[in-house]
Amino acid sequence: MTLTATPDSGARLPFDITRIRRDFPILKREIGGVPLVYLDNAATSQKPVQVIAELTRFYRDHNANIHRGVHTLSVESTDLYEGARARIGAFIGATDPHEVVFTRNTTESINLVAHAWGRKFLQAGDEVVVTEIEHHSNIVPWQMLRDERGIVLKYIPMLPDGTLDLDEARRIIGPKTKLLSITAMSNALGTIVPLEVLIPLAKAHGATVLVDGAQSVPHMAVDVRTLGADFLAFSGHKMLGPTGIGVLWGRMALLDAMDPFMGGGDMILNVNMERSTWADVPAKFEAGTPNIADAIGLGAAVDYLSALGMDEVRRHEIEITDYALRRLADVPGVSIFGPMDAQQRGGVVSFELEGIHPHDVGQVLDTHGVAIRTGHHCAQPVMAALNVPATARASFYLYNTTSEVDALASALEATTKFFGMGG
Ligand code: 7TS
Repeated sequence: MTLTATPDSGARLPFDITRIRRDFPILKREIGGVPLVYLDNAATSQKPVQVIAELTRFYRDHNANIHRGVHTLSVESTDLYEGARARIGAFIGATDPHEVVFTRNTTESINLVAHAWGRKFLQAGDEVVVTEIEHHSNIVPWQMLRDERGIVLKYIPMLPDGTLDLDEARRIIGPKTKLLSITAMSNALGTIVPLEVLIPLAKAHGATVLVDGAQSVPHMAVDVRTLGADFLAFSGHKMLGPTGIGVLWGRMALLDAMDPFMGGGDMILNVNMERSTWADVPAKFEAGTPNIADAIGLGAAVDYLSALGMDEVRRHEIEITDYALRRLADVPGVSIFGPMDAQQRGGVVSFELEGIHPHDVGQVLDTHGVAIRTGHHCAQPVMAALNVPATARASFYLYNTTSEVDALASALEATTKFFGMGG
């Protein structure tokens, strides 16, 4: 069966987990003779046949460069690429599809803002506020800009339960705040950030707001019309789409005022030997031949998610996460990090197993077919705040089941036995 509903069609499919799982061929894999239990979705999601087929169809039937030739294939390719932009824009509630800029990933989207907006509009002494629970991709670009331009970087701290200290946030966000750049959900702890509190706080001081939606756009309904932010960054590969394609959504007035990110073909209006003028947004930010096929693949991923409905995706993840929090708490030696209420966290459960290094936990789990991530999750400040070198992290998506959580729990019990811990 195919899922072809567009966001406008209003067609909804029932959230039938058995049917959903049939759409993901990789879930039939075995690892060392046991069924794969894929619980590393915060790192990257698996891809449904609908996305894989769309990529194949593009290369087989339509492949050509875009925005140039008058020949049929080039026109088809351009239509597919721009059609994907429009569907992705509709998915996040953008009123103008031109506000959707294709990048490689969230990291590139944030770097684009740091280069093309930050370097033009921030001066020495201006304050950029981030949080202690950011992914490195929302810390390092601002540190680089601080070292180059003398901006001041401030962090909203994390409380021991993995939520943000909102009293401190109220002290830190002030008249000098020029940018609040903040994640919607922590990839290391799953904490859902109260953007409805923090964005108005920043706006009250006239600050620009960037939301890192890498972990929110794939897992819950995000609508830029109600979000109140100026920029939203996210990655296709975490939301059933291909790797190598990401999005920066921005308000047109801001995108328009920004300088280009990279210079080259496709982003110019006119070039002479002295100087050049820029193409309109979004072409101004899409120098060179873009990732045409994967943008189209992301369009198919968005169709798939829209047909299920993001509220249903979120409802399913709350169910799985709630089950996982209760099930893992019963496993001897497991301590869970982050908020204990599934409503307050996304489908991410970071934990440690007493006396066993997370890397060893990950390796033994792999022998049971269970794929999790271990390490600092590119969020070393979170590890420092928790005073641990690393955690083990299980992260869920729309195709995970409670029996997979049971498989994780059993594999953890076996891990404890394997290392001779727990008596
Ligand atoms: N922001 C957040 C909140 C993320 O979780 C990630 C990736 C990024 C930004 C960067 O995304 P990228 O697509 O540009 O790499 N997070 C993870 C993770 O948790 N495990 O691997 C990548």
